[in-house]
Amino acid sequence: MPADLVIVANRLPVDRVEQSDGTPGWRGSPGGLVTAIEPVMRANDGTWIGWPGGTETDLEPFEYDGMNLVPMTMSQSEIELFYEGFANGTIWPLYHDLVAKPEFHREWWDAYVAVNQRFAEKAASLANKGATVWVHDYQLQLVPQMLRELRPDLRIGFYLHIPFPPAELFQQLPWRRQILEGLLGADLVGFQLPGGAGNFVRLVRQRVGHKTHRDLVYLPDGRTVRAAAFPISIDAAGFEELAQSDAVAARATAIREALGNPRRIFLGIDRLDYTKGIYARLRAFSELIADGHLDVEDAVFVQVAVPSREQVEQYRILRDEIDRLVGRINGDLGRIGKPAISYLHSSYPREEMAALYRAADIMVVTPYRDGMNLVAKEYVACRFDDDGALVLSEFAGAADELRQAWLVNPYDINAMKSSMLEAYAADEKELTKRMRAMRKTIRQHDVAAWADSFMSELADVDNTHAKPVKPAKRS
Ligand code: GDG
Repeated sequence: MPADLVIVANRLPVDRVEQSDGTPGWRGSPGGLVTAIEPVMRANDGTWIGWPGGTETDLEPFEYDGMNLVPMTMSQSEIELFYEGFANGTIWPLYHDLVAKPEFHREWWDAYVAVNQRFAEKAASLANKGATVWVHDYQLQLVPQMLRELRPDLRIGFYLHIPFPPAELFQQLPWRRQILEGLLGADLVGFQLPGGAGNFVRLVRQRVGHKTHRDLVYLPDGRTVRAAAFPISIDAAGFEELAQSDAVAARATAIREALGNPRRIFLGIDRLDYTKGIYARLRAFSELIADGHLDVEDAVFVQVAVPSREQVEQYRILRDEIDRLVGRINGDLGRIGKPAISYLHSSYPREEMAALYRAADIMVVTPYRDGMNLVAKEYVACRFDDDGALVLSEFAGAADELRQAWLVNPYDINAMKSSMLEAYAADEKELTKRMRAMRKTIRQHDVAAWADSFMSELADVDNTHAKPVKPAKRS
């Protein structure tokens, strides 16, 4: 499936499933990235390269829902060393302010190099002459340079979905120079926030010694690399429409009833990840009850923790800690039929997510560090009546745009308690004023605008004579 546009991401936008007749098939895994990229993929008849999960070999390229997908295989040892190891045991914690301690292992790094090389070779073999290749995220930071060596004719973009750390943290990485050079293979390196782009340019100047000016890096071979912020967003109109549907309305009512129609429902939805600040937020809520500010008859906290990276030890430990905390809080503070926390360790269809957003009065999003946090934006998109409150960590990328949220420092439990209480007690006028402003922001900066702006900036880079990529046709 050679193409003029090739997307390279760690994961394909599908999961392997067993069909009703027992044979293996595919099911779309609707995530932010698919919604964002699908329209550009379609307009350009693009090809998406990625890992479908699992260790199956000899998977052929296939078409799914009009998209050309090329599965990459991964051995058990690559899953352990590259994916669970270097990607999620080294880079993930290092790029999230060392919320957990990153581990540095040379075998992990070797596997990272090998897998990145394989992805680069696959992209090189599938890109038409002068094509555009868009590489995604922290698992594939070496691909831009590896790909450029194989195919100097390509226009290459890279987008990092997670924060890019300041030099003081990044320089711990034994392979810091290789990572920076890997990224510099791209013509455009995109970050969530201007701070990440600034950290990158500064590190390139200090560590690699290239000349830089504002957001540009000048390479000795005459190429110029641009580093800029492109804050990612969501399909705001799609979420709003879903939230307004009769089915979601009915489900939201059913959820409230099942919870005993409390006065206020607090909600948290996160992958079960130590960066998300789940533990501290539940503690803050429980203290509000213990202190007598809230009563389990009036308020309940629904926490959805979506299973994630369950083979990585730190994630198992976190799960146990949260299980214990929820058990203790409910044991100490709950009454019959009235737990303080309704805890769900599961993933749900999009409709159920929308129903939860619609049912909840106060959304609590308190990561210690987060590239953006789409959940915060999805909640806002679903509040079509301009009601509901958002308590949001200052350290989520989304806080740059959602200024009217109750912004909190997630390390400050007392401040979180006060903000949650203020949001609980806020009157309708206050809620409307804040929500209306946030909804306007989300409508204007939706995911289509994100993808278009990245693509058009990439097309403007004049390093190559590549063919420009057509913008997505949107209704
Ligand atoms: C990374 C960065 C950045 C979650 N559970 C279910 C489900 N989800 C969907 C949400 C949301 C997405 O997954 C999660 O996105 P977040 O942004 O909240 O967090 P990460 O997974 O950590 O994402 C982050 C993002 O990349 C994009 O660049 O914002 O900072 O860490 O869309 O709705 N969807 C369904 N069922 C679930 O159970 N259907």
